[in-house]
Amino acid sequence: MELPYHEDVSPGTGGLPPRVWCAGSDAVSLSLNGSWRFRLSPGACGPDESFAAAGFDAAAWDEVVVPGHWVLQGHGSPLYTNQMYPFPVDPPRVPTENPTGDHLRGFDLPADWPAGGDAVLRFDGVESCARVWLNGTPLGDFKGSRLPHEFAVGHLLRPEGNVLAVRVHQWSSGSYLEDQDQWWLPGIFRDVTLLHRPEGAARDFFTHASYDHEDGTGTLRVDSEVPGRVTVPELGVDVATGESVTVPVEPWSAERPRLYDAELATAGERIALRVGFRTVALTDGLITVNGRPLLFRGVNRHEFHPEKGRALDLATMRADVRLMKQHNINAVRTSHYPPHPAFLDLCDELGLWVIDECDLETHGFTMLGWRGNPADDDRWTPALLDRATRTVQRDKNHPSVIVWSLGNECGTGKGLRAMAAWIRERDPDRLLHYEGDPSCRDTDMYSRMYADHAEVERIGRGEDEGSETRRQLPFILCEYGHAMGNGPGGLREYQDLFERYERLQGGFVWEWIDHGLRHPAYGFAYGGDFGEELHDGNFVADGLCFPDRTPSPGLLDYKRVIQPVRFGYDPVSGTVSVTNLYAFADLSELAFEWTYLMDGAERDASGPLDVPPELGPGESVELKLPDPPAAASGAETRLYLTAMVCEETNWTSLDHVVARADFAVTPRPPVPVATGESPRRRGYDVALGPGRFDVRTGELRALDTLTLTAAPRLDVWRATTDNDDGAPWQPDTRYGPLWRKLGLDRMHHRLDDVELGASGADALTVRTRMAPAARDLALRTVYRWTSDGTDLRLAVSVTPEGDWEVPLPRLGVRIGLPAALGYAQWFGGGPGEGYPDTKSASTVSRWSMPVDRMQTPYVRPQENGARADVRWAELRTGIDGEGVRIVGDPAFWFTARRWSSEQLDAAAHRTDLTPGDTVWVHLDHGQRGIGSQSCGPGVLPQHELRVAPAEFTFTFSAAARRR
Ligand code: IPT
Repeated sequence: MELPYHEDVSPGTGGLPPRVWCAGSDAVSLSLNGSWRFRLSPGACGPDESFAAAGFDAAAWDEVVVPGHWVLQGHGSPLYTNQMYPFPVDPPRVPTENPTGDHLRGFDLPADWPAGGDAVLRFDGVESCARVWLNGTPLGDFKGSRLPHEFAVGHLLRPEGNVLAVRVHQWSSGSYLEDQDQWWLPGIFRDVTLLHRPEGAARDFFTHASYDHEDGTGTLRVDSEVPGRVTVPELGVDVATGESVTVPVEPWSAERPRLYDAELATAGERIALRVGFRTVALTDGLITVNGRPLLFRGVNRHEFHPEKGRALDLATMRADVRLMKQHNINAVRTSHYPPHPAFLDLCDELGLWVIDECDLETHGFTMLGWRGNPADDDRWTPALLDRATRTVQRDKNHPSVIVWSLGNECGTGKGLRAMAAWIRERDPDRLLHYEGDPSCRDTDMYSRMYADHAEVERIGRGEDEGSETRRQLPFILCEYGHAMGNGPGGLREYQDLFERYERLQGGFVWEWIDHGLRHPAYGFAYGGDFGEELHDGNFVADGLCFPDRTPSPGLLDYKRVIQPVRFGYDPVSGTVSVTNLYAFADLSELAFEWTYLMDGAERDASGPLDVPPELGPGESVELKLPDPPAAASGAETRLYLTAMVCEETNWTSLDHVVARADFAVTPRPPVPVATGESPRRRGYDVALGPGRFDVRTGELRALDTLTLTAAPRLDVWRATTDNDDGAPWQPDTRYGPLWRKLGLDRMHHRLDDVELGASGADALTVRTRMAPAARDLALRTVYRWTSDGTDLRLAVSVTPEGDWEVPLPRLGVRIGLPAALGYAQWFGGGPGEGYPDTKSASTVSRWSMPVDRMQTPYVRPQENGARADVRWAELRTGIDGEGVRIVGDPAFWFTARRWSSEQLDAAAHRTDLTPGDTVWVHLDHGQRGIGSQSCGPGVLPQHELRVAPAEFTFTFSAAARRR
């Protein structure tokens, strides 16, 4: 049986050979973006192509915007799977139910369209297969969704009344090659352009611009199918194409992205180029550029917009690059397909190292033990080669692109080997990446995803197993730090390894942005919200940015972990150390400042830190600071160091902080112990200082005039994070499900004893036992209340019973306060959340904000919002209103929210959470770390919250209205 074009394995018919993409031509072009006529059919439509014929009347059709996805414009709905193909696996066949969008667009040529020459019609991205007609004449068909496709159309154009018809199938044989973990989003989602091709116009050309770091010269050669001249006015260069010229230049790097304006002139066309000189090499087993080893501080970037899907506009792309630069990210892997071509122009201009990945993933075959994998089947090799060719041909002139990646999660096979061979031949000046083949026989680096710290360390030491070839290669983590929901945790410990072992050249956090789609009922939708038969839930929401590009705490943490300046401080000698962690740049673009603050409030002293601007990569300096001001009694002085940009740049504004750190100058003073007052009983009521208790339950009811909505009580539960829950396929212990099985989410509290005055005469002592049903595990808890008449002090002592085989989610007390106390102030870590292994961005200072703003809006609600290292916290009715003050000894984790952990745990979307009559306050002695187990390793041992005896205190007092 002969298969229709959309099901056969061929990459397409009728198109032009792939060539370079360039924006800078002086030839006329016409954008065909905009409103198109549109009709959706439930199947592939077969031979009925009447809509493409001349004179077809589409007046009754709907309209869609191109670029765009029809499923995001009211026709059908999106669907999300990670690895699973959402249709029966029978390659290359696809289901009969195959949503097909017919698109029609009429256009006239603009008045300045030249008479002679030819014309090319270019599609920059269509998912997943298209057949194209112009003025009733079929041009051909193509697959390869995130790749450009061109047709010669000059002979068919008319000055007026042209009709372009495009039939787009959601499913095609190409779908088997595009099983990336993302929404399936059909449509013409990138630009459609008509390009005039004058006589003598350029066709393909390849800019080779290398840099010799030993003599400081750059060598330029532009190979062009159509000969011409190349000029670089700034360098006085004027040479023929194909000819090399060597001149002194400033090199290009992601840190200093120096570009030279150049021009390629052929007989019929002038093309503006931007040339960056750099040499990529594997030198002594390391990835080097211009002779220096790189350390990738990277992210994986899918193209995503919460309303437009993968149809990204220029402003969004620029926002991505700016945000990455502002967060110290220096590299991007274009997971798992070439991005919109303009994105790479931005990487050249603003400076990012790029691993450019081919549009290829056959992950769903893993469920079949890789049986039938197209990557290892000769019939598919032309399609694979077509994808490699289109990627390299399109993007080869970008200095930012330093590594080609064959694709993601395709197993191993002949097709991949053929791609590698072709790429090596076409472009020997870049390195090759592919993670899926453990033999590394076709790659220049050993790449892994989600390897745990211990293994990464072994690799760093060269103690890894595997072939000798692989052991000689540099190592990168092409994916790590799974940023799903709250997290990822453990980034700091990875970074320490990368900085310690030369062979470890960094990694790429998974991933840049949550793919939550804007939804009227859910806020942001994820898998399953559109009634999909198969889906992978919120696994699609695993980014460092929320869907609307607000940085998540994970991104802020990562920014600090990878900051290019390291600070140290020795309080004894009063010296600060500053180390330059850039690979190329000195520190001349940064201005440094020191500040001493007492109790995070008064600006006691500050001044510039005279870091030598010429301090080079890897170099350190030690600087003596002026003495700190004498600390007032009971106050704590800290030192804050910042590095800010000295000048506005193309990626940030002037007030931008690149790096910061804070240190204790004086230790935290001891917290006074409130005792002396004796409890007084009247009926069932007990008064102790400002506290009012119920002697029958031992519970605190009120503090002065403030009535609590829930008494303080031991609490161990947190709404499990995606990283607590872990990925279902993981063999490792996953605590979220274990905790639930054990019953930590529904602990029983038994009151054993309420004792007045006995132990030490002035205390109210309450003894309890907290335990899960059906088990003999428990946490015996003694609450010991004392007061000095003004303050009320709670000392909690926890003694575990039984054989606890799990760590705890949290350990602390929770209290319910009236909803009116909706404004928080604290001295401790902030301004944002931080957990034991995610708190690099947490600065110990004084912070204040409404409780509503303390919430981190994860797409799927889960534990969030804890502030680390808190000395004291206040909840008031407003910034100056009355309320309650809580001092912790030792410092604690502070969380406040308008819903309970149980409500948070039950919520599936943000819109499920509505404020109640209580502000729930958690005062935690311990929190479990976060880890990365939603796809990677769990919490490191040092960040686990093991069950052990614990003692901690909180002192409560009424906070008076501030005048
Ligand atoms: C890995 C994929 O490469 C990536 O696309 C994404 O799915 C990520 O996981 C999880 O979000 S593959 C995984 C099986 C390690």
